[in-house]
Amino acid sequence: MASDVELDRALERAAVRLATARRVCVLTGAGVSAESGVPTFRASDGLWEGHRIEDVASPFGFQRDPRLVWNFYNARRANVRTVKPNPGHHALVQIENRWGDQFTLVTQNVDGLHRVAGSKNLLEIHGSLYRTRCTGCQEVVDRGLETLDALPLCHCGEMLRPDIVWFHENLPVDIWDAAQMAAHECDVLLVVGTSAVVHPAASLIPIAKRGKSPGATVIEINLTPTEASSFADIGLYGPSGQVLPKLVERLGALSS
Ligand code: BV8
Ligand code: ZN
Repeated sequence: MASDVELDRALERAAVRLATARRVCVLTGAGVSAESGVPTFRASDGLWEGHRIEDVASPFGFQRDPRLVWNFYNARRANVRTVKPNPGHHALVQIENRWGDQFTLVTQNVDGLHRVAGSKNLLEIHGSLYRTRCTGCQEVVDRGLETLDALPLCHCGEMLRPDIVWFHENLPVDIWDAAQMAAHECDVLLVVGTSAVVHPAASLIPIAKRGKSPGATVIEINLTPTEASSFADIGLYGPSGQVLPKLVERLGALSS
């Protein structure tokens, strides 16, 4: 992690650049929820109860063993029931309040914590733990986070699945188009708490970099450098629950 002096200097540069932004886009991953107590994917080295997450969070995994997949998602719903947004989520709401409709938050997370914190212009590109989708009639229902049956069925009799984008599945077209547009149009992209390994989400970073000329300034907020770092103009290395509020504070000081 960066020394306090390095982080201080980088925070000042980031705040000065952000203060002049016309359009702001943010891409978040599991790291932004880590300080709320939601486990990240890489921390569990991509495993859940000995299963590779790519195998459990996939249509093949669901076909093979729907009960196992629902155990995985019921366990995550139970975890998210016990957590709340952290200061990093709230800082992103403050940034949104300043830029209004010139702000877009794109999240890979399915924990709903940005929505609970009050984020409005939010694109949940990988779906949500709160919603189920019927494998038969395709009905989508927001069921909150109560625990569902081990094998929940729709009123039409068919099996329910989480309304989540699994590996090897396409992202919802309208949401993905909006996310690409927001990345292309922004002049500052904050990349927060993502290993930038999963595609196409990670491609939003080069899209922003090469977007509307002269291309966005990319500011990475993470504990460590990642796949995104080669695109980053500024790196703020520390816990996002601490770094984001400091960035908002610096921003405020610049405009007072
Ligand atoms: C697709 C929902 C087209 C599930 C998720 C081979 C065959 C087929 C496809 C592929 C293939 N190889 C690659 C692919 C594409 C694949 C992919 O990218 N795979 C990866 C593993 C290489 N992508 C797909 O399949 C996508 N669809 O390509 O469709 C297609 C169609 C058919 C056939 C082929 C292609 C769909 C991807 C969506 C998958 N669903 N989520 C669920 O959540 O249950 S992705 C999942 O990973 C989560 O959404 C998660 O958010 C996301 C990414 O992980 P991160 O958020 O970055 O989390 P991670 O743990 O990795 O990192 C945390 C970071 O936070 C770290 O950097 C850490 O340092 C940092 N951190 C920790 N604490 C803090 C912190 N930072 C700051 N503060 C802290 N306190
Ligand atoms: Zn149905």
